[in-house]
Amino acid sequence: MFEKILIANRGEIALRILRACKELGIATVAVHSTADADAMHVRLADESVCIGPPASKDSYLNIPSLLAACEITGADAVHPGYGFLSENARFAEILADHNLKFIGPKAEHIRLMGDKIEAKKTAKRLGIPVVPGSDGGVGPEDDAIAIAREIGFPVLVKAAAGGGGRGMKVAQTEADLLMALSTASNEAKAAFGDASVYLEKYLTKPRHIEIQVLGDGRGGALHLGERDCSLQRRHQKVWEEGPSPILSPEARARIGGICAKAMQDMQYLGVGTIEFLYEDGEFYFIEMNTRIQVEHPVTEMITDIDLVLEQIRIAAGGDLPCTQEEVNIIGHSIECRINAENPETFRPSPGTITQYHAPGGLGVRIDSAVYQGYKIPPYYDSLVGKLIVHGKNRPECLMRLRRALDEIVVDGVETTLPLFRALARESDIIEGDYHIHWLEQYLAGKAPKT
Ligand code: MV4
Repeated sequence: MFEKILIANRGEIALRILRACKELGIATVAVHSTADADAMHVRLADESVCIGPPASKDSYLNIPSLLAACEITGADAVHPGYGFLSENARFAEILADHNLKFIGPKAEHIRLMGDKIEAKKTAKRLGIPVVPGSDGGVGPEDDAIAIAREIGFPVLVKAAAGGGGRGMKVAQTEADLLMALSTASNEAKAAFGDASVYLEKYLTKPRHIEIQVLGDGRGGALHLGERDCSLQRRHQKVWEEGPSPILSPEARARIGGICAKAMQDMQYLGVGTIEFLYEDGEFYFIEMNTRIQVEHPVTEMITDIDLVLEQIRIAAGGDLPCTQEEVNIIGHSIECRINAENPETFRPSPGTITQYHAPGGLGVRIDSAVYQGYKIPPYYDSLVGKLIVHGKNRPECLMRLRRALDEIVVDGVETTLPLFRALARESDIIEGDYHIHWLEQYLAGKAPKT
């Protein structure tokens, strides 16, 4: 097992990783920018190193500074958390070159899944159902109109280097297509330095359902059920829950089995998320994430498996925690991402938290690194914390969620709490009747009319 882990992240995920290290008896090193000197992850770690000025590119993304921090402290492994360097294959390779363990998947798998065209080809080859589309990139030499006719309109143009919704264009008709292709390609070239684009059938009202997987890197792999992340705004997840309100145990076992088998075949190592769109009873692969995700607690609550602890154990050469038969989905969990933002305009609201009270009681979990008097800096994401609730079924979970949302106090900054208090009382949400465009439509309907 590792002796000392350097946590190359900040905020609630840095604290989350610290907690797993403490349980495993592993010493911890926090790194921080000058803006984060007073952060909770710095206080709770055994040691800390300042790695640069506030801008992420000069601190949390600064590979030479991180290597120096490992050298100075004698850390033998690095946990990247999510965001920052978590899906940077080059970083994983550089750590290996310096005899440091990257707590994450193999560099080759990070790189493979970072290219959305290659990821989709791999998924298809491994037997994962994919969205009908161009098999590979669509270049100037290809007859895009013919390909699109084959797929059927509307079609979606996606960037190979995109993901998370960046660089997508819908073409409703043949007349739209050439324009969509050139706009998407130019935007992709400007944003990612890679102009490659591909075509997919555009699904109009799907749900976003993602399968959690865990592999030992030697051909052993499990699936840990799904999370329904359909409630998003501008590709930012807002509310995540598991199990999905609309999935049968048979559908779960079928898609889960396909995902676990695929991970076995590629000898995947560590945690991963296979993202699907789900429409009319069918799953369509869109992307795979090769990191621990913000919403991982939903899966932890319904499986009772500590995903961050397992990441560390597996990176150290450990075995999977159990067999597939031993994975049980217990009850229901919902996560709300509480952001320091205006709940109507979503404009960031950094500043000092003047009053803070964390809710408690049976089935209530808070993953947060804030405290009363903490000043949320303006340089990073605006996540104040995650409220995660568990119940034996969805109605009980919603009941506890409403209770916890009414108890929590975060004053001094604007937060998205009022939005969650409203959502937890909306009939479509209570009935589980929503899709990927539901939240934007709901917010548009509530916008003050001008
Ligand atoms: C799609 C789609 C419809 N059809 N692909 C957006 C983010 C990226 N991960 C994939 N995305 C989409 N891909 C096809 N073929 C609609 C979206 C999409 C979306 C997906 C998940 C959650 C929210 C979304 C919001 C808008 C569009």
